[in-house]
Amino acid sequence: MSYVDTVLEGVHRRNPRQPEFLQAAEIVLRSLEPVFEHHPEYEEAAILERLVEPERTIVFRVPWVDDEGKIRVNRGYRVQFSSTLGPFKGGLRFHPTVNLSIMKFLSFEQIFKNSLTRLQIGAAKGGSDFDPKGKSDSEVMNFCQSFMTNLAAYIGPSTDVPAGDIGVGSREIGYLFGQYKRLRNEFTGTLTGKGLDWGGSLVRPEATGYGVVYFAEEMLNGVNDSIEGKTCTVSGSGNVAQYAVQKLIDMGAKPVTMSDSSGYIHDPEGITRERLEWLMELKNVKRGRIQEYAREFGVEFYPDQRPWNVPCEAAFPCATQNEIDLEDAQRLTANGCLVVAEGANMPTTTEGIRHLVEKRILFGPGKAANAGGVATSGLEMSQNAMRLNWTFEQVDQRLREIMRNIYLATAEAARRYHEAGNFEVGANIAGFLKVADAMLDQGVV
Ligand code: NDP
Ligand code: 2IT
Repeated sequence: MSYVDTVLEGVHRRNPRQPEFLQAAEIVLRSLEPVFEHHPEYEEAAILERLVEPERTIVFRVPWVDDEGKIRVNRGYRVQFSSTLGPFKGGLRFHPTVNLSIMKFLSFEQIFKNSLTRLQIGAAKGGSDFDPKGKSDSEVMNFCQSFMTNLAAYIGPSTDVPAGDIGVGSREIGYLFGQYKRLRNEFTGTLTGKGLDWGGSLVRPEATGYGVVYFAEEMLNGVNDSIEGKTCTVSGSGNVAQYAVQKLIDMGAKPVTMSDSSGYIHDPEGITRERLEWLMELKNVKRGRIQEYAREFGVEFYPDQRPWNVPCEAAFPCATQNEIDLEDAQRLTANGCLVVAEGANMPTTTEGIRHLVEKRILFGPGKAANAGGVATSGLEMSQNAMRLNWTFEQVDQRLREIMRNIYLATAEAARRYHEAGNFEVGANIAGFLKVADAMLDQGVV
């Protein structure tokens, strides 16, 4: 048995019934195989055995009162996976599907993603099985205050800095921040994604969506092509999808789909700036459903389907995990897709990835392609520490440079350890090496 086989056997034995975590661990560890041939010191220092075990996992009760006066109880999580490179850092997800397996896969992925940004950020993820859909603002506030009352003891600007993810946007970050400040009697940058007037950074809302398009552009530039003029399919219609579509329009591409959990819309002429603005109002203010876009603009809505059978040259999954399976991947390549850039975390199944890589599609894995969000969170932390704000252009410029550097590091690691153009393996290796070396430096902790 190889070192990786032995560690994975232990991971399976110790984490039964955690399919998403096992899926992420398998993909990452398998792609690290070539590293251990060159670096026996990692095995001697039990780097992998330590890396697959979170430093700390917090699971807590979140009781709150709804608008009818009824007491509700949800479960809260914070999985603090690694503080090797900096304070624990990663988003909070509020969605009914949230469980320990999903929290652990997201937090594990965050280790390598945050390392790729080259900023001083460790890795965590948290959230709750609370569903913000259909809740009033006051119910969301009650929930957020109760959630933070329990979490506050475990976080802080040099300890752990949460941010948003699915179901956690500017409204939720506001309520969480307010409660943290009240409990601690301190105004600190303990959360990112804050409002601009109270410590937030310009470009943080846009950063993940912009970053994924910048990453796709880098991959295309690497083969003397560009995103300009390309027909693009996008899934999701939340934070990441909205700004991916905006940047695609900015760069002269043609985004033709968006979706939510009820289905997708196909706008064959391309989603325009005006229609995107309308959609953002629908999603962010009125909290409506994507189907209303089809009604408003007279385009087709496909209930309960994902947009991967729509012919495109570039696909941007920006909704959730495992939304491109093998069949979807086969449809994409059969229809001539050249690029898949993951805005979401682990949106492509293991079999789907295998197919895309075999077909030599430019495949940008989430931990590289969607790192712009957490990178800009890192820039928000820097600005908070200086108590200064940079301009939109300054932050956007840094974001673009970070995405370019991630692309270069990923491409270089792929070339050096595996095969040129395999960004999946390259991202895992490039992210891993920095963490592993820092763990060697820091001793057995
Ligand atoms: P939002 O909550 O803003 O939007 C999520 C979108 O995905 C919604 O359109 C939602 O539809 C859809 N969606 C969520 N769950 C499912 C599901 N189970 N099936 C089908 N559709 C679903 O979240 P974000 O845009 O912030 O996050 C999207 C993805 O990007 C996630 O994978 C997240 O982890 C990842 N990500 C986010 C970053 C960020 O900075 N926000 C950074 C890096 C990655 P509906 O409204 O119907 O639920
Ligand atoms: O998955 C992610 O990288 C995020 N949800 C963003 C995390 C952050 O701390 O900004």
